[in-house]
Amino acid sequence: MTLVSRRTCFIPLAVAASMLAASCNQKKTGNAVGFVQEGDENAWRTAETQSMKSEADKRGVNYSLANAQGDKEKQINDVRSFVVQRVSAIILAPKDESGWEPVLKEARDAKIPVILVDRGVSADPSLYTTLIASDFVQEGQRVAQWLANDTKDQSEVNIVELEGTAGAAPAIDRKKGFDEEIAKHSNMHILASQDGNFTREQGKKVMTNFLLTIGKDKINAVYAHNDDMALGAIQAIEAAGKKPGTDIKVVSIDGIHDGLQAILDGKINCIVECNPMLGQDAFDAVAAAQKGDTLPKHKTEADALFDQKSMTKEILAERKY
Ligand code: GZL
Repeated sequence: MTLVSRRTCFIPLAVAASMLAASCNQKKTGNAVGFVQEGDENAWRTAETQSMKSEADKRGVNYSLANAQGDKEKQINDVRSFVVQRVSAIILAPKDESGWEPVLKEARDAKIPVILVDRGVSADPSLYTTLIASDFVQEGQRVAQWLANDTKDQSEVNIVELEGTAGAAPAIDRKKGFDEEIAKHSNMHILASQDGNFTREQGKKVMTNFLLTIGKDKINAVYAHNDDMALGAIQAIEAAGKKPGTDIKVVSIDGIHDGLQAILDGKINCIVECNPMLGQDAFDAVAAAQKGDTLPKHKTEADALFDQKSMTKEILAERKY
């Protein structure tokens, strides 16, 4: 008879429950693909999730979604649960860059390929198959270059910055790209920069605070790391009696429908696109990994730039998100 060892190891209830559930339906998930989504904070995120599901449906892939709703610990447990279920591949959109090594090692030891989409991690690249994402540093640089050119005759350009979720690759790199480019122009100054968590509500709150504490007549431009925060900032600017896009320039990244509409309305001046429709590339990578093909560590998505000169109603009508 095997004696139970005195040291009892406790498995967190959430993981135990998902392990139990997984073991019950082991047969159903043999060749499943699990998508571990970080949240549902805005229209961009919703479009990405929809892109994964519609691609899985198109390919007849047995697909499961686990959405962490912004909870990092839950997202790590969601990956662990798919490892326990022995899915054939995991697609992961990580909330932020840190703390992924342990669970990525579990996936590697279980020989389950992990395809990163839309955000990178700081873990060793050997722990994931590939990263499919835009070049966030370049996105920030392109927005800064557009703003610098648009304001090149102004003796002073005072900017405030609405940052994405702290620790997330797009927030870190969009700041790096933009701030380094702005530093090349002696007439341009970033007066303040604060986390707006990629949401419209937080973007409005932070911009309202900037307008109050810095002064609505002192701010010439706002750089938002995504359209949702830019749209929130527009609400704050209008509430302060100023005209967004005219009194205060608004520049942003993503290219969601409401953002591009705001360009047509004259309220946003420039948007660099960040494509969320990653389903096709993600499932191509899954198929290649399952065949044992070696994939490049990073596949960069191409991003367009829209401004009030180039944006039209026809372009908006053609957009997929
Ligand atoms: C970028 C993605 C960002 C979007 C935001 O790949 O991670 O997260 O730019 C979203 O709109 O919240």
